[in-house]
Amino acid sequence: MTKTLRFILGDQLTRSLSALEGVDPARDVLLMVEVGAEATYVRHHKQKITLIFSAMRHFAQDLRAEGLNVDYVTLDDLANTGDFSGELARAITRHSPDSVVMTEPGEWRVREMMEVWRETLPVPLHIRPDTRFIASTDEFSRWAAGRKTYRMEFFYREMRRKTGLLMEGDKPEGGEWNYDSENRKPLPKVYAPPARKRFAPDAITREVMALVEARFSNHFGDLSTFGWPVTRAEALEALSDFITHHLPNFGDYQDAMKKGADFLHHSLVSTSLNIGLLTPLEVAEAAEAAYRRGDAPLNATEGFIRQVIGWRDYVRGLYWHEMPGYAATNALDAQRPLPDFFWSGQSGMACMDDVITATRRNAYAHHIQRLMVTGNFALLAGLAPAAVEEWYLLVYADAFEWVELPNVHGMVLYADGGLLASKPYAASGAYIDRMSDYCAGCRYSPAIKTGEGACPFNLLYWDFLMRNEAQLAGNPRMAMPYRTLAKMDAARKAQIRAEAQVFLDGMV
Ligand code: FAD
Ligand code: DLZ
Ligand code: SF4
Repeated sequence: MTKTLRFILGDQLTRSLSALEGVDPARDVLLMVEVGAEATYVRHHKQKITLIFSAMRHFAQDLRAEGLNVDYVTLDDLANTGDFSGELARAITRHSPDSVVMTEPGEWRVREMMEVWRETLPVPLHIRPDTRFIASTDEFSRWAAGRKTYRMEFFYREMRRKTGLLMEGDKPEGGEWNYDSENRKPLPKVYAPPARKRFAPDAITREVMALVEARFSNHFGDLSTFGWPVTRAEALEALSDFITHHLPNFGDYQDAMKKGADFLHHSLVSTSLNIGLLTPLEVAEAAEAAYRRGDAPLNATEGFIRQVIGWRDYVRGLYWHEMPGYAATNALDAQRPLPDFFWSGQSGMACMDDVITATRRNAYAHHIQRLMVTGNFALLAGLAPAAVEEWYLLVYADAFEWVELPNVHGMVLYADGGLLASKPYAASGAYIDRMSDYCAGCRYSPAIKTGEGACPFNLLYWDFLMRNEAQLAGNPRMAMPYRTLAKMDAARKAQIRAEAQVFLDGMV
């Protein structure tokens, strides 16, 4: 009888994980390790480290309750070597297994570690596919083969056909594949943000919080507001609360933003999905069931399902298909360092400061805040991709490189030259004004294009188009703004460029 060491990573907290298939409770050992290197390779938000350590500890408790033998190394264990390689080597010495079994990791960085272990461990290492996605990485690669660019919409239709979600035979429910055009409403003028289901930290989470405050006190983020689900039971409760109370409004207000309203009607399921407390299929099925019962409209349900089985799987496939070269591209040659106000939240721009301070408070911002406020600013200001990517990877509790990188590098920064997005998501202050109430409380005005009080997004938008004309003017989807630019006289262009330069040079 052989003895297997099954090494489970902090984002693999799923009972049906491939590394746990065939587990022998009598002989096998399940290894889980809290290591400093994973908390500090970028200095993660305190809530992200707390989420992962607490969820790991709860998952270990559940596995033990099932009679499985879990070897769990805490961060404050005096013998802890501080990284995966050291802890795996120590565990092999402790348990003398015949082999090590793992599920493939979510990050290229960790995959490279595994390739080294395959060569250096004294026993064989078996790496199993991660089956928690709708499509396998091979399936994505087959879909991508021969395409010059990868458009999510076509991949998404394949995922709808594959799962049968919102399908009527081989036709999409309601006749259309995509109801996004109905999902762009601003909030009503009088609107009270909804209360959201949050979870008070239990004894295990409180212990982890104390550890994180002690060991990572210099990391970004407020810990006192921690309320993320840390068990599967809590994650299911949060999902049910979203489906009942928020899915009906999810579509209409998906792109809306409101000062001080941190969560609106978004699902808040990304942390639970990404660490394995929920699977994408069960989340999407719960939404479809609400639609079939008549409890949620089609635009909301389709919009939500598109995010969960479309975008999420698509960025994961793209990441593994394109790495490691993907991270190194910089199509717009953006070189500017990240200004300090990404940490302090004191830029003087009301929209940026609201999103950044909410991010510090919650380790969360919703998609349009990430894309059209902080992301849009980073794109227009020409911030260096690596610096922006590090920021997004460390500030959000749901951030793992497989999902963060394509969103930031491709969707936000267009650093891949259009592999992911058909055009840059660049917008002036008018977009933010239309979708939020930020501008009313801002020292700048979206209506002012240049001079005193001009919204920086206005100046930077036109400056961005001028700076990148050679790369972007030929893109048919950019034809309209470039036609407008062509009608601007030289003096006006020079004024915009000069004022944008003063703003950029003054950023701290
Ligand atoms: P909802 O809006 O309720 O959406 C439901 C689910 O769909 C999400 O939980 C998520 O699993 C999935 N989803 C939605 N949009 C995307 C997308 N573009 N890519 C992949 N999955 C998506 N998502 C992460 O999970 N981790 C990240 O590190 C991350 N970084 C991002 C960085 C930028 C610059 C941008 C623009 C988006 C990023 N996203 C990331 C995608 C998206 O913003 C978050 O998934 C979402 O805001 C999480 O909140 P929610 O669960 O309330 O999502
Ligand atoms: C993000 C993270 C952190 C902060 N800490 C740990 C840890 O101590 N142990 C662990 O197993 N995983 C951790 N993770 C997740 C990993 O950094 C990594 O993102 C995933 O394993 C994906 O490859
Ligand atoms: Fe943001 Fe400009 Fe509006 Fe101020 S005026 S909140 S900077 S978009």
